[in-house]
Formats: sequence, structure tokens, C-alpha cells
Amino acid sequence: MSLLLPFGITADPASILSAPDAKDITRRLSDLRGFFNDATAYDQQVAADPLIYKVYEFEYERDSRGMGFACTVIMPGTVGREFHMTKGHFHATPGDEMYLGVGGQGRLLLYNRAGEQRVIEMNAGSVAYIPMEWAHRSVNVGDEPFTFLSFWPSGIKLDYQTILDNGFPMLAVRGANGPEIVPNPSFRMNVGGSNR
Ligand code: PAN
Ligand code: ZN
Repeated sequence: MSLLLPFGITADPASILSAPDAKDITRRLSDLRGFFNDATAYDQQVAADPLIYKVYEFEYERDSRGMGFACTVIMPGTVGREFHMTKGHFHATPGDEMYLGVGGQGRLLLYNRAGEQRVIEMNAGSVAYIPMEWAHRSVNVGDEPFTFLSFWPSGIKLDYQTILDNGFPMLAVRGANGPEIVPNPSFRMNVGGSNR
């Protein structure tokens, strides 16, 4: 990229898309085959192919000093009992990340290859630090869109395949009295894995 000039935007889709080289990514249910745990519910719901999340992002790779930025908006709802969520990924090349909650009610699910797990509540104003060894997935546990920002050093390769192969160790599901985090009976450690 040629000389990048300073710019200021706000955390809404139109403003983000006005930034140089910004793009938006749409994830419908049909794009998420294999990520939700309840395959029967997935097959029933995929016919209507609802919007699950959108990502508005830009990334500048500039002699290893660039940054990436994204605004993710996850729609409310469930697939079976499992709340709408992102695919989730590992960072396959060095680089940590930070998240900032903007609106709605979310959970950030994390695990690492040593088997440790964390769940971080994400609301407007919540800040999370994600060390690169921790796979991360965002979940909307509320009734309105859950929106958050993410910031990372540019050039990180994302590994979705390990998540597709193994699942996540915990599921965020709708319980009788609100959201619950429960163990994923289908989760497997240490199977497969490659970069996108
Ligand atoms: C985020 C995510 C974004 C979408 O910007 O990429 O929320 O989630 P998936 O990439 O798992 O579909 C991030 O963690 N970037 O590294
Ligand atoms: Zn990430």
C-alpha cells in the first residue's frame, strides 16, 4: 500500500467502510456448517439461512508495523439451544489481540492447547486481552445484536480448521434461567489442524 494518511471513524458499519481498503464479511448459517454442536437443529434451521454475523474490517500490512481492526456484529438467536456465535479460531502466526465491547450482551470463550478454559463477559465497555495461544469465539447471549471491536498486529494467519475438527470445549446455551456455559460432549483435543 502507498502512503497511508491518518483518519478518524466511528464504530458503525458505514463509517468503518469509509476507511481505506475496508471490507465487510457476511456469515450466514450456511457458512457455518460444522461449527454448531446440534447437527439436527442446524439442518432444520439452515433452510431459512439466517444472518448470524457481519464483520466490518480493515488491515494494513506495512513493513510489519501495521494494524488490523474489525467491528463484529452477532445477531441474537440460537441454533438448537446454542447461542449464535462466530466460527472461532487460533492465531496460527504470532500476534495477540484485544477486544472492546460496544453493545449488547456477549461472552468470549477461550481455550488453549494445554486444556485451560476461560469465559469473559463482554458488554459495552468490556475490554479483553487475547494471548495468541488461546483460541477465541464470541457468542451473543442477549436479545439484541452483540457488537464488539477487535484490534491486532497485521498479518496474522487464522486457523479455523482446528475448531472445525475438534469443536470448542464449552458451549454457550440458552438455559431455563438465562445463558449457561456447559461442557461440549463432542469436544476432542489435539486432532488435526491447519491454516486457512
Ligand atoms: C476477530 C474475528 C471476528 C469474526 O476480528 O475474526 O470477530 O470471528 P471469526 O474470525 O472467528 O469468524 C478476530 O478475532 N480476529 O483475529
Ligand atoms: Zn482473532
